[in-house]
Amino acid sequence: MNPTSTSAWSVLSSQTQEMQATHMRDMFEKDPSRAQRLCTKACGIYLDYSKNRLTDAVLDQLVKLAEETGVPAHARKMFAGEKINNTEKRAVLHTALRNMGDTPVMVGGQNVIPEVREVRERTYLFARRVRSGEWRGFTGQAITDVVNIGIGGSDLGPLMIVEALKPLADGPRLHFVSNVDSLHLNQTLKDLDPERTLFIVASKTFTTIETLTNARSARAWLLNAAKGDKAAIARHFVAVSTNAEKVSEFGIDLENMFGFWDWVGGRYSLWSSIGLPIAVAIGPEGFNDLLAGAYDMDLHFQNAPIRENLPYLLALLGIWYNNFLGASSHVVAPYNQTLHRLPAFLQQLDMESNGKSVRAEGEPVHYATGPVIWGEPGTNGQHAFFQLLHQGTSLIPVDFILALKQPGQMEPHRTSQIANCLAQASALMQGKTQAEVQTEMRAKGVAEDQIAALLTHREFKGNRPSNMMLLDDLSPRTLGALIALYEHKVFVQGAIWGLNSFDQWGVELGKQLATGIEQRLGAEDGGQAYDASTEALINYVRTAKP
Ligand code: G6Q
Repeated sequence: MNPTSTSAWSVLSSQTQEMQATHMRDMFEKDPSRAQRLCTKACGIYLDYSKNRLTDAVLDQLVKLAEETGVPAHARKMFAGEKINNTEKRAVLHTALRNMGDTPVMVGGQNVIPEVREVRERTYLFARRVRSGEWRGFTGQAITDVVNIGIGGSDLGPLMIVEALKPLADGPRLHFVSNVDSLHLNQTLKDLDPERTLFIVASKTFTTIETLTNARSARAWLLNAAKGDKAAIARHFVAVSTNAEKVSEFGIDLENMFGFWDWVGGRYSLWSSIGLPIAVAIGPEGFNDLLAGAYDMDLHFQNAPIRENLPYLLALLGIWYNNFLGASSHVVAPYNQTLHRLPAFLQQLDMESNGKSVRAEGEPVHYATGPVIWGEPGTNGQHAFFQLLHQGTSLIPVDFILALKQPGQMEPHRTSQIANCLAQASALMQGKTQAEVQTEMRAKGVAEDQIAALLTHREFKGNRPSNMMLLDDLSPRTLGALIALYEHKVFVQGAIWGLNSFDQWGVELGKQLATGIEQRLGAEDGGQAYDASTEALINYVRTAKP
């Protein structure tokens, strides 16, 4: 059902005006229990959503909107393996990869769980062999460095998790090469020993130019060290892919290939064998905990009432700001440094899933869909773009994320980290009135004319919303739950907007165009013609030989 045709949408539209005129400061004043009421906890994640421009009446309607647009039924379809990715005629079953239960998950009449577990066991076995030193390079040396070559969904997930869990890493060093710029590969390889380096070529399709170009150069680097002995490839290259034919064409032994399935979307694939680098870095047990955490969140998402359901709450608040209060972007600010790639990961997850302007059936939408997602770790962001969050002209909701416990933490850093995080959320909500500025400046003895000159500059209007997510710890389990939480948030929003959140024609376009232009750059003439600007650029680039 088109969300704009629901009764909840009409009521929400009529509630906007009142909300625009209400300050959160007043809402807290009127309702002393607001902070205690508007919070919930599940799977090791405490969500305080009291600092949102939200009343109970609005929340009621948002919940109704999810119901009227049939989100719970759509979720059931996803978990049951129905082909909800209608443009690619595929099921969407990343949840089957972390299903720790006994219920079969059927695709095309077949239970996929036994195969999922079999591939996972092979992946674990391999990870164990690499970690223990049993797996040897072509000169009999144990592996000290593992380089994952992949891009997009075949890079961001494992990279983000490996970074996040670095304090727990006890295996070989992990490196990630994604950019086709040769400096990425060369800077990575310059300190590595080919006899001790293992490459994981990660590509669902095994046709992505950037990945294949990097993988070919990596292969040449290895063969150079192995004096052209192709037998070395089998000791130093493994593939993670769904395309056995292309893997074998590249020269990787299928014994060294770890598969997955077309019903795992790239940006949802870290739970599959694409997660091999994670299992190598922290061990299969740690990877299993990550899966278990995501499974905890899957169960919570399916079973908790919408009002207490973390993915629903985050999604509905996002819809409220995006579709009713005019916010077109959303900040993610993790306060743990090891979560520094989380914003980039969520950018892909959210923007590739819901950056669409037609509904699943193909008709154009007449309402805003996925917002721009951006962010950086706090406290760094505070010394940079937070200025705009505090005093800029746009309304930009923020997700503050802070894990309270992490191995290797030290005082007084931890206390300062927490203090900064809480202070920012408070300041965004409260703001600072002109009267408060005056009092503060007078107390410092500032002259009245100076106070008057600075008053509006130093005033903060406040009323700027944020969610506060406090994680018990940054363990694999809680992290798994956090990622699944965002996956389901994106799902709920996509379902309300009526989108197919699981295709990515924009990415496909990029792949197709780059191939054509790469051919043109290689040939003096012939090939496909492009628009006049691109033709001029092709000619310009041709004159700038390296
Ligand atoms: C993810 C996207 C995209 C994809 C990359 C890499 O959902 O489809 O980011 O993951 O383009 O694709 P391959 O894994 O096929 O190389």
